[in-house]
Amino acid sequence: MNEITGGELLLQCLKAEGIDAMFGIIDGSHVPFVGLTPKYDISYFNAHHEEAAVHMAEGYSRLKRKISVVIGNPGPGGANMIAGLSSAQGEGHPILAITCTRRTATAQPDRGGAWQATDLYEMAKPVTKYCAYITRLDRFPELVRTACRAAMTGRPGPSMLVIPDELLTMKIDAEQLRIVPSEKYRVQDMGAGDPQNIHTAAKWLAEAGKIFIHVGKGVIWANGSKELLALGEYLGAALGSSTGARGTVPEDHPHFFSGLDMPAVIMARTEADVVLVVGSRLGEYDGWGMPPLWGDPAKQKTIHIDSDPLSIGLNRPVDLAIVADAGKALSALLQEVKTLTEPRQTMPGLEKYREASASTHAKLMAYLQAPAEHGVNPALLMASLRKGLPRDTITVLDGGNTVLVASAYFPILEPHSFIYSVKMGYLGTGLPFAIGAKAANPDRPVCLITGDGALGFCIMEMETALRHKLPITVIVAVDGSWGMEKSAFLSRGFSEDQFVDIHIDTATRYDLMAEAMGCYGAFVDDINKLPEALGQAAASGKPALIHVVVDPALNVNPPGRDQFKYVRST
Ligand SMILES: Cc1ncc(C[n+]2csc(CCOP(=O)(O)OP(=O)(O)O)c2C)c(N)n1
Ligand SMILES: [Mg+2]
Repeated sequence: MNEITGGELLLQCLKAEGIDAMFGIIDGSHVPFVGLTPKYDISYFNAHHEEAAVHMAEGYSRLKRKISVVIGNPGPGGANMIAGLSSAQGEGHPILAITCTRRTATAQPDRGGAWQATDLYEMAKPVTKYCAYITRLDRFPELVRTACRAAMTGRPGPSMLVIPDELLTMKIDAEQLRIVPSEKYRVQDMGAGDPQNIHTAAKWLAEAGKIFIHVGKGVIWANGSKELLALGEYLGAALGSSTGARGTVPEDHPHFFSGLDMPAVIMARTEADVVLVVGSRLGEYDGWGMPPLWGDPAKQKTIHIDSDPLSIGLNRPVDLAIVADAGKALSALLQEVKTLTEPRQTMPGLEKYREASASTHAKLMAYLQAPAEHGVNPALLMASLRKGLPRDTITVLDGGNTVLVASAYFPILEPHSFIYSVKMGYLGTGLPFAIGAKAANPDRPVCLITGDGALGFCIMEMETALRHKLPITVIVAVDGSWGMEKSAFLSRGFSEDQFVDIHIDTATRYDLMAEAMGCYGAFVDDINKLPEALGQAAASGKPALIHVVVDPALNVNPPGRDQFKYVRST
């Protein structure tokens, strides 16, 4: 006999999955398992909002490439998690959400007037890959397995388990249960794909004149950046990436073409004889993988590699589908390609495509050189940050126009160095993403670049970062407004005097808010003050927040805005 509580049983199941981090806000019902997290060596992070806790778990899971847990209480805490889960589902982050219900006797179903009785199961269903209401203690191991299998199989995403709180204090003989590690029950390795298909793909690539390789987040999950670059360089292929996968191809790589540099990237995509798509669904921001932003699939060969068959051929027809682990398939492809052709010394079309970038560069330079009437030119801020931050900084973006400016002037130079709410454009995710990323990578610098509107959602989480000794650097671009929505008013024919409640009081000092929590704060209204502020932020050893006054007029119309609108209309 080995009698343990339901709370301890839950932790044993999580431990078997290799879970080492849990985020949330504690409630009395959670004590039977949260109280034992030190015993099971699981780090527990108490946040200031369950929604933010989900985003922290997302940041953590994304960088560690494994499941993490988030908890919410019966009723409001669980409901707060739901919004967060919509992000995890959108971005494809494998989160296991655990929520309790109040005792079944009153809350399931609600007798009417039962304290914190809400139907979290029904609420979570549309935003999770799997959701279960657990009614028996002896089913914990099986249902945790099912939830984790769903979260990690195919395109990753969130699962949720709803547990009546009385189960967590009930006892059970653990020896009668089967708790097994993940490698014993779920596929860990999708392998290199069908060898015949790999051979055909290699032949097409070896015979192609021009090749375009598009990388999505699947390559991040497969940790396949090295293999991708090796293949791309051997073949002399042009390389592009979805926004979510930024950095998988370092953006200063000579073959890389940013999706923002439309004249060049469209040419490289269209002229390719073979298009190789790896780990991407080719969604809206990728122009659906179709004309006018891509070539005609009838005139090009398309090879699509993905671990999830549901993602293959979704938006662009394919000629060859390979279900595989991206890294393994790419290295198998390279091996096969090497038997068919010599390495290419140059990339066909490179010079021509770079020339096509000239108009993009001219626009970027014009904006960068525009004088700021007030505070700092936002582009100059981003370019200076790129110079001042180490190459391997994990960069998190959040906000509206601030994100567009950062995307244009702050290249991502290493794999596993970028997080942004690409699919959702979800304001408020930045600070918690950054905290989760730092918790997963304490030895790497983490910098959040955020708009002032976006920062306001979760600013109390600076205290969470301080409490957990997670010295991230936050750069807030303060234009004193929800800048992107000002742009929206203007583009819909409203004038500045018709703006409705779009400003944020510029007396708000985010640096002082950070200082008030015990963090480091600095105020920058002149770009020359930035290097010192960055240096002091790093030297403080604390979470740091640098309040940068940016020019509101320049922030209204950043480069990339037209593309942002155009892509969403194709
Ligand atoms: C959760 C959420 N609410 C509302 C929006 C709509 N929205 C998109 S950008 C934006 C303004 C963002 O302002 P800020 O963070 O200050 O960045 P700025 O545009 O000023 O650079 C808003 C309200 C959203 N994307 N997400
Ligand atoms: Mg703003």
